Amino acid sequence: MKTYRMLIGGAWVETESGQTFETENPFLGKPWAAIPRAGAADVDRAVAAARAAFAAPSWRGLSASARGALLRRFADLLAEDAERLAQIETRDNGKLIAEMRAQLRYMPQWYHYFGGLADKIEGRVIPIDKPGVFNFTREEPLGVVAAITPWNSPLMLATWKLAPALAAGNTVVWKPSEYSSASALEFGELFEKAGFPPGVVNIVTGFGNEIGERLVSHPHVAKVAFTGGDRTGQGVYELAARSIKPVTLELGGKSANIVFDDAKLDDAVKGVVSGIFAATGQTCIAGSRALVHRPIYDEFVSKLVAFAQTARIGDPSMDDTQVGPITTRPQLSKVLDYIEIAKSEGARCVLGGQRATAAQCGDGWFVEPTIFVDVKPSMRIAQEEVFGPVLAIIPFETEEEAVEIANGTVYGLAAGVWTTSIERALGMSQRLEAGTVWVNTYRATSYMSPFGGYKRSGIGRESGLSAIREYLQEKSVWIDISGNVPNPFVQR
Ligand code: TXE
Repeated sequence: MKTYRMLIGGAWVETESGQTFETENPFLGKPWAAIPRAGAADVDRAVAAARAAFAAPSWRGLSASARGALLRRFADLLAEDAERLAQIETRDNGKLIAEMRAQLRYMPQWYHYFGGLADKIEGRVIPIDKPGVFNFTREEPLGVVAAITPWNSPLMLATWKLAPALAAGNTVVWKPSEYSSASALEFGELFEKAGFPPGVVNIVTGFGNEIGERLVSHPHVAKVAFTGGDRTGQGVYELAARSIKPVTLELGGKSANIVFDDAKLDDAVKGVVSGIFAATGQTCIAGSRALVHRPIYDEFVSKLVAFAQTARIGDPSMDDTQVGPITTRPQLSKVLDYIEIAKSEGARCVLGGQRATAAQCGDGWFVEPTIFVDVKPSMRIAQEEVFGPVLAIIPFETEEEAVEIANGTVYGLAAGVWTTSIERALGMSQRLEAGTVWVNTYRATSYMSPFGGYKRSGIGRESGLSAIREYLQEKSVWIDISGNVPNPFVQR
């Protein structure tokens, strides 16, 4: 068992109480490392360190170009360490090594991109309609940013927050999920190596209910950037509101992959399968509903089932495994519960439908790739986020009906459209209530393109040019250039 420490003010420390908790390997179903179990006092220490770093000349006095150079140096170190970090992610969260490796190899781009943006944060000169004044704006960092992240893509989702937050000149207290803290703590070492001043990035580990709320409500935290479940996100939003803190929230979804009768069916089959099974359904953008045009419904379903059946389930650390385990024990129960709910509501299960117990699954927390057909839009399996390898297939007759069903949930994170008609592609991309629409592709993301939710899927955008604005505040500066301060008792 490896024992980790947390990063506060540039030092690797234990918690004040000395407590730790075990983190488990979802494939083996066994603990493999001890993680510090922080309490309120540790949060206070981390916020104080971040606050001191924010004010220190070593960070605040750094030119924007030098700050950008630090981020780019970090990117290079991350690229060198990608394979090792990918292995740790897979050991701790059970996601496929192929996926974690791809994420880690792409991740440095966020630090290059936002490092490049650091010295392009510019204000404006405003042609004020009053004589004798000069008015300009400054874009300033907010202060201490609390980043709270989940277990499904631990380092990637943290990167979406850390890269713009640091480029904008903030300091950070990061609380990774209690199910995926090991990779975060290993990642933390790279900030030191890159030369970030102590306290600019702090990492506190522990449980949401024990330290998450303290972090969100802390008076010296200026902003909260959160990715997680929508109920937890709602609680974070309510708590942040009490101290009028801005938030960025990314809260998952119930995304629809819509297949029209003019689509290239074999491509659509691949897109729907990758949308739901590739990450074992444990992704906010999972295409967990397939809406299929009635004329091709039977043909599409049989092709889809045949293809999904070929998925190799097993050890996530093997290069050729295609479906890995569920990351956490509570999540395993949640997914199995939803399968039972779907059956009891009358959805027909045509693939999987239970815990996977094949020899290669060992004692791991596996669920068989599961497909329900003849799902009604009102069923819970079509409305609620399962976050597992469970697909709900719903037939539709017309484009109008497809839009109505796709938009008929509380979520709006993403949607996929499969068609060969450009009119349909453009029309659908306008009418779908989703922060991302993919046409003839699925799950594409980039550091250059904004990502975020409509409706209950969240607030704010991550990645792309607009993301940096989430970590800045605008100041208006007025300077009298008339040299003549007027008599205050005489109206101008
Ligand atoms: O997430 P939580 P959980 C969805 C998915 C999943 C469900 C629950 O449907 O089944 O959420 O997963 C911290 N104050 N998503 O329980 O609770 C927590 O410690 C402050 C969607 O793992 O949202 C962790 O660091 N923080 C999703 C983070 O919040 C609190 C990704 C996320 O945990 C807190 C993951 C509190 N009171 C799950 N309670 C996506 N959008 O991709 C917990 N936390």
